[in-house]
Amino acid sequence: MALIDLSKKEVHCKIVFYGPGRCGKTTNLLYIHKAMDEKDRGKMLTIDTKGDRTLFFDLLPLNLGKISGFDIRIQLYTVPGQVMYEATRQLVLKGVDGLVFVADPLKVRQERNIESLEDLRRNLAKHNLDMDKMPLVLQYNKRDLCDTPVPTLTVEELEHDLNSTLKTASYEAIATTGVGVFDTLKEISKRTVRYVAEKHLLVKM
Ligand SMILES: Nc1nc2c(ncn2[C@@H]2O[C@H](COP(=O)(O)OP(=O)(O)O)[C@@H](O)[C@H]2O)c(=O)[nH]1
Ligand SMILES: [Mg+2]
Repeated sequence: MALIDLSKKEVHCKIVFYGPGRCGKTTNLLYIHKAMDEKDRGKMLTIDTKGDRTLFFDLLPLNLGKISGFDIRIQLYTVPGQVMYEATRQLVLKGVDGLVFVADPLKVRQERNIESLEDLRRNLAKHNLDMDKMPLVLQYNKRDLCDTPVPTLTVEELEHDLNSTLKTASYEAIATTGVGVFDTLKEISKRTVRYVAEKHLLVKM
């Protein structure tokens, strides 16, 4: 749950990047970290013990300016995608206020995208959170792979399999070069801050 400090006029929101292993969650955070002004970002904490595999989470604190006189502080987290880290994923979701689901474009990985989205719904339910009522946006990452010979999914196929019931905003991205990364971040931040404000500050935004 978001922390609201009325004396400091600060709102702290937690946004989690979810998705199957190696879809590009950490790469999103690394790009955001590199692109943000030093005064607006905290230290990126990343616990990588085996090459590029996140075993616990990555954490990047951001300061996103003011809304209604409140300083908006956002903490971006990633989860480990590999099936065996179920307990960790569930733990990282504790107190989540907003979600980015990052999908892999490879045809062979579509099953894993779908499973991961179902896993997200189940893990949220364990925290008494309803995925349909949470701020959530989708990111179709690694779109650069569409220009290579590897079989990839079209945006229509991704929309059909992942977004036909959610019907939320989705962004095409290339996290390695930053394409779509800030579009995704801006939209989820906006939705999350509105959700937190309406839920906890009881204000209409
Ligand atoms: N071609 C391509 N590779 C990407 C993109 N985003 C991430 N990657 C690569 O995919 C691999 C897994 O990325 P990572 O961020 O560690 O995935 P995570 O497991 O979801 O955190 C790394 O080698 C990244 O460099 C992208 O947009 N295009
Ligand atoms: Mg990672």
